[in-house]
Amino acid sequence: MRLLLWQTSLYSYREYKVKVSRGEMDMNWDVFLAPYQQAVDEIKIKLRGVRKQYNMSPTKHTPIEFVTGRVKPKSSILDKAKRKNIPLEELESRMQDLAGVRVMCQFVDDIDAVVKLIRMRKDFEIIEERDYITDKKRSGYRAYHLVIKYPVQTIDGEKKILVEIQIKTLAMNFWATIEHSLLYKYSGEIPEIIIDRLQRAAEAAFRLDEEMSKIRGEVLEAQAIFRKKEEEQRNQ
Ligand code: 0O2
Ligand code: 0O2
Repeated sequence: MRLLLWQTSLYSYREYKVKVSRGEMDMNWDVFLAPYQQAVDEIKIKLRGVRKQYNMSPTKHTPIEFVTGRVKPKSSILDKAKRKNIPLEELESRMQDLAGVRVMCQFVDDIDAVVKLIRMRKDFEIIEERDYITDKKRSGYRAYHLVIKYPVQTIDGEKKILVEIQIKTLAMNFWATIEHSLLYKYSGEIPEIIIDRLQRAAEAAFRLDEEMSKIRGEVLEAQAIFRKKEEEQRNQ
């Protein structure tokens, strides 16, 4: 499909390629990506801090299981720029996931809790929300995405950059990680038979989340007992 699009507009694709290669040569990628790395590092610390605060309370369940983050590698940036026809000088405003942070949760309800926590914060501004849980993607992908404008303090003053925060359950993350590696293996052209299996796996992940939600109360109670026991052992 992607190839077909380029074939039907071969002339503009060639022009675009020349433009991208010229722009690429002029760019200092380390300098360009430095604020994005700083934003990822800061947001990871802040969200892990939220987890720590919850864990200090014996009665509260943390909606955050773990947090990861990455700056998109240069090769993926160039691939996506070509795919979406984004000139390099417009990367900052048009590629929303140069900096990406992922928050993983145990239960679907935790996702809402994390979204609420993020909406309450005063240290950045939310500019877009995409709910792929109510409205899953055709591939079967499910997650809640927020795009934020995050202020990074640099030696040249404040710079506001876009960061994509993806919030998922562990089951959603498992599925997305597997599907992502298959997309990579088959260069985006996954065979039909595997697409079918992935659809079924997405359904299974959805059902797993549903089943876990039904025993959420039991699980939380068990985890609270476990934490109390750990606390008692530490104080002995
Ligand atoms: P702990 O207590 O050691 O688990 P970094 O900032 O370098 O620490 P980075 O680069 O984001 O982290 O690395 P990575 O591998 O993405 O992991 C980030 C955090 O998520 C680490 O926790 C991992 O242990 C944790 N993590 C990764 N995968 C899983 C998983 O499947 N389950 C759980 N529960 N945790 C996972 P910390 O903060 O180093 O702490
Ligand atoms: P990475 O860093 O390799 O994960 P688009 O690229 O057009 O699909 P867009 O408009 O940039 O997406 O925004 P979207 O779909 O809200 O978020 C893009 C990111 O969400 C992707 O980044 C993936 O991380 C994740 N994602 C979205 N759809 C899927 C999917 O069907 N399967 C999987 N596994 N992940 C998905 P990238 O660009 O793929 O980069």
